[in-house]
Amino acid sequence: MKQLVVGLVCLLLSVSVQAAQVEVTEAWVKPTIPGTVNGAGYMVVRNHGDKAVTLRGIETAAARAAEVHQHVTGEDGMMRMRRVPELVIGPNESVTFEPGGYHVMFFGVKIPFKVGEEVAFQLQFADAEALTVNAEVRPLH
Ligand SMILES: [Cu+2]
Repeated sequence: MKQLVVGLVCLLLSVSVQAAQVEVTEAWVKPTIPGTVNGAGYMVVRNHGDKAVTLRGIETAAARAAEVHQHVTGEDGMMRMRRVPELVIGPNESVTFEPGGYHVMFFGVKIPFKVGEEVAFQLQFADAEALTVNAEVRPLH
């Protein structure tokens, strides 16, 4: 009986939270360095659904453009950034954006990112609803 109830609750939840299949937590951006116009943001993107979702773009009013980037080590041993046009997040998986790895790259920041302020951006998915993120500007320790 108890299992049946749990099953029913799960069924109801899966129907009602379908729109919130993807969740973002721990979103933050680095303050921009004075005299520069590029910025970087980090977060954890979690896919609660039972199907993979594909992140394929970032929109923001805070910069001229924003892209998903990753740091990769080239054949010469040098670390460089590369645009990730499509990032697939498997069912019940999460991807952590962090310094030295995946990041949201902001090009042409319109108003410098200052500690304590918030930067809004929107994640665009190929197969899930767009998700707006409000990231806090945090100091680099
Ligand atoms: Cu980058």
